[in-house]
Amino acid sequence: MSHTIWRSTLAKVLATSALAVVALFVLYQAIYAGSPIRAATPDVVDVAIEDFLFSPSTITVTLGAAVRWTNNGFFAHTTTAQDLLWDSGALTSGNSFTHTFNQPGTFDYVCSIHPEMQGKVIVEVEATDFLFLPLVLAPQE
Ligand SMILES: [Cu+2]
Repeated sequence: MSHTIWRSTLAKVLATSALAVVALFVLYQAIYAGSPIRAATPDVVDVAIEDFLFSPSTITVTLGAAVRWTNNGFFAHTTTAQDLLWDSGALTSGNSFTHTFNQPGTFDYVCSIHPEMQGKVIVEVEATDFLFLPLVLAPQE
């Protein structure tokens, strides 16, 4: 008798879990259509600042990764998000600035000294983070 009840409870838990996974997948598709789940990128991804461009100008990283900009040029430059999410201030030759990305999305940035210098960081969800998407999407700060 109690064995039967236990089995029935287990079946309900499994069914609910399966439903939750399907719901998460639908949610992911709805929000991130065109933004594939990807394998993890390194924890720190380097972008070189040259006179007068970012190299590479567009990079894709996974959630939680940091981007490190290093000024290899002769002149001072900045990395400044369009939405001011980060701003390195003037980086003189040889100096670096690192920003960690904890929200998925596309982030445009410029050098505030030479606004024609433009770059883009695309932050995507890592495959293993997929099931934690509700936490990722929860409002931060
Ligand atoms: Cu510059």
